Amino acid sequence: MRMKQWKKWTAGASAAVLALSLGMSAWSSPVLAATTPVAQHGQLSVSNGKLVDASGKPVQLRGMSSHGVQWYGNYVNRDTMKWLRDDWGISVFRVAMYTAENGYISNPSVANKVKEAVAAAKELGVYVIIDWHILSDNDPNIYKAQAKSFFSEMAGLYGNLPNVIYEIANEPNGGVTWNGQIRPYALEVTQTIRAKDPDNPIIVGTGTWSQDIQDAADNQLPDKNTLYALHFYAGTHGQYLRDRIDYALGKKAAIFVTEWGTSDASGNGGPYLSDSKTWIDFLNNRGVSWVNWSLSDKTESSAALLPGASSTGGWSANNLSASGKFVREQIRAGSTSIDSGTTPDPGTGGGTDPDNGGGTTPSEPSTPANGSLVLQYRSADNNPSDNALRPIFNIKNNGSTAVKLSDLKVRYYFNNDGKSGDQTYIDWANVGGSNVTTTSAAVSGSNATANRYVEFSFSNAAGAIPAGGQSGEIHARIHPSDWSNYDESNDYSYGSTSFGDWNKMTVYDQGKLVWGTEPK
Ligand code: DCB
Repeated sequence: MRMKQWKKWTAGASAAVLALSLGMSAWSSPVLAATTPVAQHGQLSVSNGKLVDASGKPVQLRGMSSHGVQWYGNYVNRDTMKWLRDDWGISVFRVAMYTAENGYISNPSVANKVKEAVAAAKELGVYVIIDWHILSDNDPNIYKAQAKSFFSEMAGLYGNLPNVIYEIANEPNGGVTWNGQIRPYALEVTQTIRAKDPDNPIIVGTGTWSQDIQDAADNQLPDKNTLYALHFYAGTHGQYLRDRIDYALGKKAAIFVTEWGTSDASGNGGPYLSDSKTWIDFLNNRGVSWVNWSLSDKTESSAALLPGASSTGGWSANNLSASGKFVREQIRAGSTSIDSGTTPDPGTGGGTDPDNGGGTTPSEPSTPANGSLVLQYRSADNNPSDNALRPIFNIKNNGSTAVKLSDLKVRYYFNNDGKSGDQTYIDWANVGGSNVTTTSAAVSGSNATANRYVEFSFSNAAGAIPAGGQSGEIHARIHPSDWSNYDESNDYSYGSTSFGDWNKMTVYDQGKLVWGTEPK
């Protein structure tokens, strides 16, 4: 009865193994998920105000948006999308098909790029958002007739796939309101889509360039699998807009950030990376899916690529802008399911992946074999007699299954020099600073270099470290309560400022020591 049971789906039940060497550097380690996002999550729907997967579990998608395909369609193809899946860890790709500005209305052949991207997404096992990118045509009703015929065609072609998401009005603006223009438009276009596709998610833009989600939350659409778009640009939009997300979620309106930039609202300026981090931590904490603007090499700060970057992927750090490097890290940090329990039925397909011949069974996070986790450490400064211990660490997973961070605990040992009150701060963490918590305690025994330890734990939202992947850096700071100077030279876990494997910090997986040597 359910559509997904007969959906013809063969992509990506097998592993996508990248033939990159596993170097030491954070840069070169592939994300190497054991299964594709779509094989893992299957048909999406909305339940209780959240995007959920085929097994009913909340799912957070992260990925990239193209720029306008009429201008930067060269970066929308199977090769770039495969690179983004395997090196960046995207689970979703958005195809921005402008309507005006030499887009679909005057040049309908741009729809071929949409079709190319959907075909690639199907093969690669990633979700794809078909974005009807209104902008200078501020009211979606201006081209409503074209929108209905376009989405009718799309739903007819792709309604039987589990990985297609329709975004029917990018950014209404110019005084266009939810109740006045947008909601009536969405009712009609939704009806058109539902005639051919009963279940794939539909995302609807909101007023003021998709910032007025509160109006949508107050008067939601009747279609169950509807989400509302919130867009932000880190240099322009701040806490007031984050508050609207909490308001909307409180009303059980499902929110999808289908576009955000590290720049200001023009697409340029900045990049504002620390404001971006505040936003991303906020979204990750709530499991809100997000897509970054944009995959292009335009000379503007929001563009992820530097001019001339290859249009077949394979980008090194030298090909990425400051924004691109930052966004890649943010996507990689969450490249596996936020809550992986049971594997949803990937469908009827036996699945062949042309990249590796297929055959690998999707695997779930589990306790790794001894020795597969490695902790790397460096000190943030080389002053052993200031008032802060500043460990920076990274956990690598050399095993063949993903490891949930919430199963891990990490300890840093020191001699507190008779001072009291270990005040610990997480200055930054690739997995989201607010996803790392600390406690401290006395060390039993009489080791002169360790009478205290700080223990780091991770929330579910910190996600998992994929096989072959790493947590990314966690930057901590520990002060005594009177902020007087420590002597770090007598601290068990203290070491140099160069990063390396470090067995004087310990890692526990579900309570079991899996890395390092405890002080005796
Ligand atoms: C959105 C649009 C997106 C636009 C970005 C950045 O617009 F959805 O199309 O992208 O945000 O402004 C920019 C490109 C430029 C291009 C320009 C016009 O980066 O290269 O020249 O589109 O095609 C927003 C978002 C927010 C606000 C204003 C706009 N705001 N806007 O809050 O004021 O005016 O485009």
